[in-house]
Amino acid sequence: MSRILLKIPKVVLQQQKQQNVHLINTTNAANSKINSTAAMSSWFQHVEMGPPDAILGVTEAYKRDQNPNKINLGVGAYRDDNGKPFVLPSVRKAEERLINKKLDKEYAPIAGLADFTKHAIELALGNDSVNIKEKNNATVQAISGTGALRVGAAFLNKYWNGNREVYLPTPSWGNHTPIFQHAGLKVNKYTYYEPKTCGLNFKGMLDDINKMPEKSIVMLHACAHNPTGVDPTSEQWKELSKVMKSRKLYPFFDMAYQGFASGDVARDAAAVRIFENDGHNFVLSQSFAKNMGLYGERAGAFTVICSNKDETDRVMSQIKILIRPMYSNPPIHGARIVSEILGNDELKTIWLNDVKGMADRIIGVRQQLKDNLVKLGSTRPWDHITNQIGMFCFTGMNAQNVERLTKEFSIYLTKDGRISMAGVTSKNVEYLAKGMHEVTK
Ligand code: CBA
Repeated sequence: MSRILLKIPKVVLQQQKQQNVHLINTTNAANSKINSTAAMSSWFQHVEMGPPDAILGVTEAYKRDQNPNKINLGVGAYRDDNGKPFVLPSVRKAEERLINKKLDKEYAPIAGLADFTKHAIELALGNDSVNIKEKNNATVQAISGTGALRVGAAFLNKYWNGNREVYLPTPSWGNHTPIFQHAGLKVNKYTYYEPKTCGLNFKGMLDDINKMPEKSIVMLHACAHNPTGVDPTSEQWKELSKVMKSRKLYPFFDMAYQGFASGDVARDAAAVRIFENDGHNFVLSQSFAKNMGLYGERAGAFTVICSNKDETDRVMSQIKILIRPMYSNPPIHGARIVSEILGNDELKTIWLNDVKGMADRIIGVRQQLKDNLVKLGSTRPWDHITNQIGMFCFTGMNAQNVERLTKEFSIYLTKDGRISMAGVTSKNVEYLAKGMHEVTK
């Protein structure tokens, strides 16, 4: 090595030395700059640690738990009877067809795939909807239900011509409040759930609706209310529609569970269709996360029902202007799956059966959970487990009960006592009942 070095001419060696000195000097300068910045303060020293998400944070805690009997009843994500994520047979078939089509991966238009938005709104309103026939629906594809709500909130914040306040049921899905607040809208509450009966406080709901300022925005869970699993009856929806019309209140329907409540997609859309028949103009968010099991594909839709085609065109143009700087255009794969299924009679029939299968399994484990609690000698009333519908059961357990259930049994759920029934199986239902009984004795 030294021999080779000796062969290098003196001038070159001197040049190298100078370069190295320069390098060392600049590195030292950079390091001391970094050190002095760190010593002074970092750019984000003021950023405080935020709390974990009330729902998705439960899954994070569950994943860290080593107990083989652990159960995750936090997030509303369907599991099969072995507790495994479930890809619907109709979705598998649709994906096979899509692969065979060898489609390109070009950008979708800002408003999403036209085929998808057409099928989505038809699923919600039915094929004989007057608004669809008259082209009164401004429908855009959205990043699942959350994205649809967020686009809707942004649109209303900019263009709502009335009281820019959104009234949410008490309780409501935890993400509703930040979604509307982020968009700049004020959030308010109306009575919904009655803890004493674990059912609907319809009188309280009507009283509050009657007190709202005219032209307020009222959030309505179209079916399978989250977190309570308590929905108004068909007669109650009819009354709500009349009262809201006479009070000039604006309905915002969140339909994240169409098909999951009863197993029948038309039946679960009844509330929205009642309002449509009564001549309401409304906004609607839809999600295909649950009813097609497309959670991570983020397939959803947002619709504004307008008064005529001309208004629809203008509204549509402005929604596109709002979307473009947010995420430019939506993802294509999930939307293609939805279109493939809803646009093909054979696949649609398979899908309707898939939805019914998921809803029926949930209805079945509700009964098993109640039966097991009774068998264990629980003296608490548990009828609401089978009376409530959809993905969730609002058990009535308090925060202490929940804490014990998690600590002592490794059963994970949200602090408000909500159970995602989709995570209950014939294999873990006994263990769950035992835990619930122990902590509520
Ligand atoms: N609206 C309601 C009423 C919901 O319950 C949910 C999902 C959404 C959004 C909209 P997505 O964006 O995935 O289409 O759904 N709520 C949850 O099932 C969960 O997915 C839940 O466990 O509450 C969530 O994101 O919190």
